[in-house]
Amino acid sequence: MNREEALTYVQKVLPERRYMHTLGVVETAKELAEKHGANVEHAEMAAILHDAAKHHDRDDMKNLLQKEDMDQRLMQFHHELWHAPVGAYLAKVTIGIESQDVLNAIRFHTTGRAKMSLLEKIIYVADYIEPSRKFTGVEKVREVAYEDIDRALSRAVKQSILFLIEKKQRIFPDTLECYNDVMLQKEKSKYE
Ligand code: DGI
Ligand code: FE
Ligand code: FE
Repeated sequence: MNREEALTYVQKVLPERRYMHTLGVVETAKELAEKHGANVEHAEMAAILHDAAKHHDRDDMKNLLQKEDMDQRLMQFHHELWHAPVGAYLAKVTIGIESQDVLNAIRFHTTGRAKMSLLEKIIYVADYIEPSRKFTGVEKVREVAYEDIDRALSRAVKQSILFLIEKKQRIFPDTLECYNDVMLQKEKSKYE
């Protein structure tokens, strides 16, 4: 599927608001990719598809998680987390995306993980700062995203974890590993 076909696909499966969010992520991810020297076409495709499974049937997502050998720990966590790996699955199987980096950017866009690729960071941050996002602290992340993607990621992950703690939600291990990795890179860069 090319870019236009992928856009038509997500427009069909997403409500208007979610589609507008997706278009915001596409524009932001393209800008970030240009600025930071990532593959712009990959950024665009990952952004178009990142929330493709957001409104996928919950039971079907559960089945796919079990059948398709995805991270089984997800079953014990909030179903909000499921749309990311299921989205990557749909991107591969239904849309025919072959780039593993694009598939991983979709798969880890909600939790992040340790040792993210540049494309994964771009999609995570673009999802956080696209123009229709209004939550507290988003400005702080927007300010630095175009200068230093690692600082933007670090702020976004920290704020997400604080938000989850406030809501008394459990935190998925990948999210914590992402935070730990970001902090480790910061400590290392201090001594360089
Ligand atoms: O799909 P979007 O709304 O564009 O954004 P998203 O995919 O980043 O996040 C969806 C939700 O997932 C958001 O409400 C926060 C939640 N989330 C992210 N990380 C974790 C989490 N929820 C739990 N319980 N644990 C996590 O580690
Ligand atoms: Fe999402
Ligand atoms: Fe999103």
